[in-house]
Parts: sequence; structure tokens; C-alpha cells
Amino acid sequence: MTVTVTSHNPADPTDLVVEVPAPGAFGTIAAIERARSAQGGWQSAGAAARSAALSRAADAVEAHAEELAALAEREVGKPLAEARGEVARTVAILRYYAQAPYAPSGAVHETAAGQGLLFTRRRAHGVAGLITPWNFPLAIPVWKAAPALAVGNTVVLKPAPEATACALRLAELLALPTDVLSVVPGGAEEGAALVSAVDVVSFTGSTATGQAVIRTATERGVPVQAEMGGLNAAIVLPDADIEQAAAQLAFAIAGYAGQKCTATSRVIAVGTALEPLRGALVKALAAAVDCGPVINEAARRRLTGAITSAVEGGAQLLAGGRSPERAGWFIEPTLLAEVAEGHPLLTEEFFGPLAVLVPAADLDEAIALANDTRHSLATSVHTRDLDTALAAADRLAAGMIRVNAPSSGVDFHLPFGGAKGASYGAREQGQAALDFYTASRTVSVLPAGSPR
Ligand code: UN1
Repeated sequence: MTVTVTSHNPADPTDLVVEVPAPGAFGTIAAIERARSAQGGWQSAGAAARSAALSRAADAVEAHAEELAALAEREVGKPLAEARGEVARTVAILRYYAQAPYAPSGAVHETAAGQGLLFTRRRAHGVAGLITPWNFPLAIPVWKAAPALAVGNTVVLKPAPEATACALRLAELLALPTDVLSVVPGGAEEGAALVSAVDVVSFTGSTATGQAVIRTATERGVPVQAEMGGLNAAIVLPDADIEQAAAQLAFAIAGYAGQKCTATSRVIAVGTALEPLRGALVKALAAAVDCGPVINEAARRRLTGAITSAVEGGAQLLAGGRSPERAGWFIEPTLLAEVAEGHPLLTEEFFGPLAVLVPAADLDEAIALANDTRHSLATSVHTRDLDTALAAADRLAAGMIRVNAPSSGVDFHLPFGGAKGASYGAREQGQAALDFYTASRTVSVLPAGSPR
């Protein structure tokens, strides 16, 4: 019996987007071996060839932008405007890393003896194994693959099953030389095989899977980075532009139905910010009602179950909470208050269009609340006061602090990652990614015949 990988349209579950055979562990290892055979040629092809290949890939994605955005909308339920934004980001990432092959890959140093040449040089690890989630089905594969490829690795990509069609079409459009980038569709079996055999691993996904990936890779002694759950807070001070904050929070809470590791799930209102913010946020969330479906039935069931149990425990439902009568896994953008301490909505990542409003007496209490999690990825702070913003940026235990901006949304040329359990290993994106996909070697060359 052939095992297949399928994906369905979350807005219309009767719509089967793709069905392809899963290669299993054996097929995954075979793909890695082919990638390993191709790596020497890709590395020695040189900077010009790798740069040109990434530039052509950017042009191809740009030329098919509408097709890709529509596919992301159909396969993972991303609203078209956000899907277009993701495609534009994907193109920009490819253009950015297309320049990387020409960047310096080391430094020349003085020798202690005064003679000869001493330099460092960064070299690719070999085959990069990438495990990517369904929520950014184009941008995340590319923000991992482009830096890996730029510095001379070959890549085997195992996308989330829910985003199989996006990954396959993306790889087709990238059109890299044979076996330089290949896609292994599949699930846990293929993912585990990948981690057991590649030379460097980059993972984005759930905390539980991420921890298993980290364990295997560290036991094997191969470099690994993992981006896992985020439980992100927004802190709103009384001096903030409340209307702007509410609009940004609605996007951070309900944009793509909250299915981003950078989404806001706790809104901490300081002092007198609480009253005006509550009203403004309820209004802004109602306007964001077309936030797209969540990925599948199980996800919606988990969300509605959590809302029900919070309300039964005394929480106040300020907005949303219902599942509209229509096909697909839709759920209204939801805001709760007075959620009982220790309720999972305050401690776990739910990946849905849902947030909890929490009051704080002052900035100190707000920061303590924001930091009270193992999953500190991105925190936003809303204030007109620069001193407050800088104090918060110093004291928040998060990888990314965003002042007067939603917690979601990233600058792809800067390091991306969280604090504590949110991330493991090197940062992604920007220069940090180029470092991660290479190892430094130190070369010392003495003049022939020199005394040692
Ligand atoms: C964004 O906020 O635009 O998996 C990107 C995720 C993150 C990417 C967030 N790694 O949601």
C-alpha cells in the first residue's frame, strides 16, 4: 500500500489540493544521498553561478506571484492580501541572499611570527535538512533555503503535509540544478529520517517536535536551530495612541487567524489604558472578521473548547467566540478578559484568532506578566514615551521587541528568534543565517623554507 500525503482547503474541506506518494524513510535517505553527491559541484560552481541561480529564482517567483498567492490561499487558508505579502517577502529574501555569495567569508589576520598568511574562511556544512511549517508555506522554506544555498549547501526540504502543494510548486519555480534543492513530502517518518542523515538542521514548528529534532541532531553532533512556539504579549501604556494600538493588535491577534508564532495572545493594559483599549479593540476585531479559517477541524475544536472552558471558569467574552455557519474552519476573532490564572489560554500557544486582555497596575507588573512564559518570541510595547520603550526593550525577556508595531511581522534581514524555550540555537535570517549554514576554518600558511 502506498502511503500518500494530502492537503485540503481549510475554507472548503471537500477541496483536495494535492495527493502525492510519501517517500518514507528510505526515499528520504535516497534524496539526501543525491543532495550530497550534488553538493561539491554546487559549492565549486562559484559565487557568480550561485548568485545568478538565486536571482533567477527570485524572478521566477515574482513572475508567478499571483499563482503562488492563490495557491497559499487555497492550501493553507491565508487571506489573499497576506498571501500576496508573503510572496513579495519571498522574492525580497531571494534577492537579498542572491548577493551573499559575493560577501567576504572570512578575515585575514596577522601571524604571531610576523610571516606568512593567516586567515579564516567559512565553508558550507554539506546537505541542509529543512523542516518547515504550513503557516508561511513560501517565505519560511525560502528564508531557510536561500542562505543555505548561497553559501554552497544543497538542500532537502520536508514541508508540513498541510503545505505540500506550495512547497512542490515553489521548488519547481526555483528551478535550481538537479538535486541542489529537493522536496520530500511527508510527515513524522520523513522528518525523522531527514534529521538522522543531513549535515545541518533548521526546524520551525511545534515545541514538542522541535525538542525531538534538537535531541537527535545534538546527539549526532550536527548544527541545529529550532523555532518553536511563541506566547507573545503586547503591553499598552496609558499614553499610547489607543486607536493605532487597537488596529495593530487586531492584526497581531487575528491576522491569518492568529496562526503565526509571532501572533499576540495576551494584551496587557497598564492602568487607565484598560477602558479605552477594551472598547477600541473590540471594535477593531469586529472589523477584522474576515481573518481566514484555521487550518483544520482539530484546530477549531481546540480553540472552541478552550473558549468554553475559560467562560465556564468565569472569563468574560468581550468579542467573537462563535464559529460562523458556513463551510470551512472559520472562527470569529475572539477577545476574553478575566481568564482564571493558570488557564491554558494564558500558558499555551493556541494558534488561533484569540487573545486575553490582562490588566496591570504599572509597567513593572506588565513586564513581569509578559515575561512569565517559557515561550518569549516577540513582545510589542505601545507608548509615546521613548524612555518607557527603551526600559521595556531592556527588561523584556523576548527575542524581538516591537514598539508601536504589531508583534507579528519581521525584518527578514535581521536576526529572528526568541528567548527561553521559544528558540534553540543560532538565529535565523540576515547575516546570522549565513553564519549558521557554514563552519569557520582557520588557515595558516607559512612561507616554504621558513624556520618553524
Ligand atoms: C511574521 O510574523 O510575519 O512561524 C513571520 C512563524 C514565524 C514567522 C513569523 N517563524 O510564524
